[in-house]
Amino acid sequence: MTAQPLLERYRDLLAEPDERFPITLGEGGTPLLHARRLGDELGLDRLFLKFEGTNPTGSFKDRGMVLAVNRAAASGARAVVCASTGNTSASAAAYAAAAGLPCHVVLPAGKVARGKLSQAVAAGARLVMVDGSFDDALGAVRRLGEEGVAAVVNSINPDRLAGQQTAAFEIVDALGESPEAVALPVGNAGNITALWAGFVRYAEAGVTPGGRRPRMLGFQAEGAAPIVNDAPVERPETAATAIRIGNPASWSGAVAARDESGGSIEALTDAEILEMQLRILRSEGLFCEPASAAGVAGVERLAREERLHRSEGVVCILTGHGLKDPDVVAGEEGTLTPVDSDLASIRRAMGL
Ligand code: AN7
Repeated sequence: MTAQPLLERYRDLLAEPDERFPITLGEGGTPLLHARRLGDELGLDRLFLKFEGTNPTGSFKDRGMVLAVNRAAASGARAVVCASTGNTSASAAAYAAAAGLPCHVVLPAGKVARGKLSQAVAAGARLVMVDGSFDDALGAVRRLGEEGVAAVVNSINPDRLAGQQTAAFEIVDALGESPEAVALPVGNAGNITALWAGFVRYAEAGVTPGGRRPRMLGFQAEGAAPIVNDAPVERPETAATAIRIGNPASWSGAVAARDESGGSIEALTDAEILEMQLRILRSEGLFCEPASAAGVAGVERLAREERLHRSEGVVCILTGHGLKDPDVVAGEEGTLTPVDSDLASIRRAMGL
């Protein structure tokens, strides 16, 4: 083990006295990169990308899952259960495996990205597909939790949100100050709630210089924008399947984060989100999944409309890895015709 595990690094803020965390997969400690090329294009001198795709299962979910599963195991849970648009199930499956616990996941049929499904299946999780949305699946899982059948590891479990605060701690540690703004996608709204709590906590603990805190900028997809429209969405639809959620569990937390921080929550089209996913990769080399690009697409809009200024420090959370969802960027390789393998043919095909 090289770096100190995440929960040990921040144990003053997260742990009970003498609490032990035997389960770790090396979560957290993700890079915060200064996006100079993209920042230039957007007119922002201090645009940073926090790439959560380097977490062990490829998304930010691992930050909270490590705490939730350690505590579920310590309290004698016989199994864990979650509903998911994909990433929570991949994370739950991995941490449950490491804890030696069975894992049950309830997923909206046909709407989970292939990489996430294969992670959960390969880790030995038991999958139940429902003919319905994430919101329907979460409703059923809540009931199973109330009946004491298994420990619920969705973000309605407060340990999940406590662990996810660590992304805020890491941002302040890396910059040596609070950024002016933090942008991220909003689905079930746990992460915007957790990050805001983390920034407030770090400021109140006297760690953040000047006690400053960022404006929280949340982004939903137009077809799944209950918070923006101030009404639940019965049949949410978006190509960014991670945030295809119509009735977020942490709705009030997201609204509080927005209002207390002086931020905003807005909606983007799928086209805006998918274009930005490729732009991040092609100008910065980082491959994130579609939902993750929503924060950056939103920042592009705010900078264009001069609601963000050139000198402001802006951190976008790239919440998950692009390899999770290979189908959404179906490549050209399947349609290309092979050429002869001699150098001349290859040179010609390259146009060199
Ligand atoms: C890549 O996995 O809800 O607003 O079940 O996977 O905290 O829900 C995933 C959500 C953003 C939204 N980016 O975060 C699930 C699930 C990615 C995500 C979100 C999710 P929340």
